[in-house]
Amino acid sequence: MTDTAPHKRKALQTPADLALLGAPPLFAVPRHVNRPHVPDKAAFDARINAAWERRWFTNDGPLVKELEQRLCEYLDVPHCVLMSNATAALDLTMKALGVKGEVILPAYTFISTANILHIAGLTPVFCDVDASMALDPAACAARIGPRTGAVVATHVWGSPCDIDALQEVCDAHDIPLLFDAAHAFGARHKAHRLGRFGRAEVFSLHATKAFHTCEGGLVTTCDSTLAKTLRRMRNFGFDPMGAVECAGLNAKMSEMHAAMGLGNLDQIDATRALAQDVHRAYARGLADLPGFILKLPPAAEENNHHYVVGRINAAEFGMDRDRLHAVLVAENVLARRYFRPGGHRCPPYIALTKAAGLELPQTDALCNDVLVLPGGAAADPADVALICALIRFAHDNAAAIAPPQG
Ligand code: T4K
Repeated sequence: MTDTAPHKRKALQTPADLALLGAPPLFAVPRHVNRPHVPDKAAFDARINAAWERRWFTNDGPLVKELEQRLCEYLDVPHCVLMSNATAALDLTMKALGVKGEVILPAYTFISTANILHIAGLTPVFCDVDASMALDPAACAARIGPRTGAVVATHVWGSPCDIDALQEVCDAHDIPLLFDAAHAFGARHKAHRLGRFGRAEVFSLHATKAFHTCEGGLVTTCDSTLAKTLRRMRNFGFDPMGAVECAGLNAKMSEMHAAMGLGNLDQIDATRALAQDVHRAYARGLADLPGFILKLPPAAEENNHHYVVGRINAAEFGMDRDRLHAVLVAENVLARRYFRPGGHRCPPYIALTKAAGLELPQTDALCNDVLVLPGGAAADPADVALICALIRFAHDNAAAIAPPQG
């Protein structure tokens, strides 16, 4: 990262050296939790120039078609349908499958899922997660009722959720299972990359994702009828001859977005390797630090390493997650407390949660103790060393870093 400030490598000797207590920050330039990967500029320009010459900018253009084809190969799935974003993609997938009534989802996930269900007139049914941070199959089974229309499980932080157990639960009730794979591009479940599981998987290709098109979404499926319907629905319901075949939206991807995706896909293996280096540097830097539990994917799991996620045990670390977050942010390390306070505690859903007396203790615990650190393209091993030293310093001096009054 570019950072020429003279105080960049300030020595941390006493608590007074912390920016939270008035010293200059460790980083003059903020370290974001995520930074978009940028592809080779010349290759990107060449694709944009070709689109420019063609004057074909959207509506299923050649770059979108090429990206869909290459994604089918990379993910080893028969159908890839690109969309404008994952939120629209999930909405259309639900509509294409005719989902009605209630939809079970984890409370510990990005709020977009609950929101699009709500806006579509479906009822989000929040469910607790398990130790993996993903939807708990047993809790999911317990929440299935006569009005359940679908289950949407998130492969949170890039790790596949318990796909087999969830599929068993949904099969037993003949309910479609969908996966929100927004975090998990490139991850594998057993022999296969994610993309072919459930009725469909929905990836976000937002700029902050491991593989991105600036804004974008992707539905992957083995179901050719569903894929065909989604192609119509992303383009107002038109069939290739221009006749309206069904209701639809404008959820198309432009050629400019596809050019970014093609460039990023060219470099996806190198991007992943860099993210893995960063993740490993954190694992070394935070090893044996009491109370900071870094979430590391099992060695056999082909994770994209895009997210560096830790849980803070306040009693062992010496301060709670929110105080450590304040220490980091003051130093320009813009760590994030995803996904607090949990979907079930956000408006408008909180009213239902309260009325039903819904208790989701695992979700609440994660919302209180998860901290996401700069990872992937947002950090390099040199930054990571400084960030880890800062976290260790906070632990070692926890007693002196007093909590705010009141
Ligand atoms: N399901 C899950 C599990 C998701 O995480 C998401 C999206 C979705 C579904 C929905 O997918 P989409 O409909 O968006 O395709 C960000 C993203 O906006 C959002 O897409 C994402 N999840 C979510 C987890 O993160 P914020 O509010 O945290 O974004 P923001 O603007 O604070 O950016 C995060 C960091 O990235 C910042 O530190 C700044 C940095 N950044 C961001 C952008 C946009 C950059 O450096 N450059 C950039 O261009 O939601």
